[in-house]
Parts: sequence; C-alpha cells; structure tokens
Amino acid sequence: MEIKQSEFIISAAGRGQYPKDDRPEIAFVGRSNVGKSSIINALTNRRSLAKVGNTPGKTRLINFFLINDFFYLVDLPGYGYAKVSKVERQRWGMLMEDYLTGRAALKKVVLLVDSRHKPTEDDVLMLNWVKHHGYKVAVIATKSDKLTKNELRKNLQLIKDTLSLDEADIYSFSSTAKAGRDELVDSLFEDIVTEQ
Ligand SMILES: Nc1nc2c(ncn2[C@@H]2O[C@H](COP(=O)(O)OP(=O)(O)OP(=O)(O)O)[C@@H](O)[C@H]2O)c(=O)[nH]1
Ligand SMILES: [Mg+2]
Repeated sequence: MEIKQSEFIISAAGRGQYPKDDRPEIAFVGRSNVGKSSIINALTNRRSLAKVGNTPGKTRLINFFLINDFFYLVDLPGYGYAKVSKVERQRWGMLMEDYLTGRAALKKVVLLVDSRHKPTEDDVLMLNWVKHHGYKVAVIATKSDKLTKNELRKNLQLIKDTLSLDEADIYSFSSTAKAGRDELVDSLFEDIVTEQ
C-alpha cells in the first residue's frame, strides 16, 4: 500500500480527546528513545510529522496521525527512562492504561525494541500486557543501522528468545537508512486495511 497522506490530528491527554470516528488505529509502544516517533516519520516519509528527541521522554502525550484518511498511527510516550520522577511515572501509567485498555479502534500494537540490546523486563511486561488485552502484536527491532549484519542476526535471535516470539511477527528496521520501508508498510498495515 502507498501512504499518500499523513496528517497530525491531536495530542491527547486523556480519553475525552481521542478521535471518535472509529477508524482503525495502530499504536507504537516501547522504551523512551527507542525510535517510536522516528519510525512514524520514516514510514510516512515525512521529516517531522512526529516530534523526535535527542533526550528520552520527548513524546509526553498520545499523538494521533491520520493516514490516507483511513486509519490512525498512534505515537505513545515511552517507558523505562531512569531519570523520571515517581509522579511522572504514575502519569505515564495512567495515560497508557487509559488508552490501551479496551480501545475498540486499536487493531494492532507495534512494540519497538532496540536491536542492540536484550529486551528489558519492562518490554516483556508490555508485550504480555498487550497480548493479555487481546490486541494483535508486531515487534520491530529498531536502529538496525548501528549493527553489522552478523550482530543483527544474533540479536534478533536473542530478542525472539527473550520475548518468546514464535508466531508473532518480528522485523528489523532503520529509520535513518529506511531500507525495506515499503515492505514494512505492507506487512504492518495491510491486514488492517483489508479487514475493513
Ligand atoms: N541511528 C539511528 N538513530 C535513530 C533511529 N531511530 C531513531 N533514532 C534516534 O533515536 C533518538 C530517539 O528517537 P525518537 O523517535 O524520538 O524516540 P521515541 O521512542 O519516540 O522516544 P520518546 O518519545 O522519548 O519515548 C533520536 O535521536 C533519533 O534520531 C534509527 O533507526 N537509527
Ligand atoms: Mg517519541
């Protein structure tokens, strides 16, 4: 599929601000700084549709982007950043729970993990939580440009093992190199689009 149109709709601080038009949604979750906002820009071929940060914690609200006037990509704030106050962590928890619990429009959750590292306990918790709520899941190992082919192959196996992925889809991607972008767009969104 071709992404012809992508538009920022809203930065939501709570349920009352989510879109109400029932278009399907695909959300990106993962640790702070893993590249959630960057991959939204790469997939939509836009330089700064989603705000990217050099310091973790750049995305603080739930951002909705309307694609081809047909479905939403949802950019969520990341977890696991150590230098975050308890209050801030609680705020994150409430924001995420609010969105990820019983969201009928949410058709798939894409969990991003850093291709250079073993997934953290938080990553495992997040994956299990999302599965428990019955959402479809895809996993993408990000920043693959930072590794050699050999390192990447090894780490993908480690990621698969740590997350006990057998059937769930796992991909690797670099938002800077963007190789395989069209194929990734097809794999991530095709089922959502054809289901409608
Ligand atoms: N080399 C490389 N850098 C990347 C890639 N993806 C993201 N980055 C960099 O990683 C940093 C964090 O990227 P973001 O997209 O803001 O990460 P995020 O997951 O949205 O972070 P939060 O909003 O804080 O949760 C930025 O400096 C990006 O330029 C990639 O594929 N390769
Ligand atoms: Mg972000």
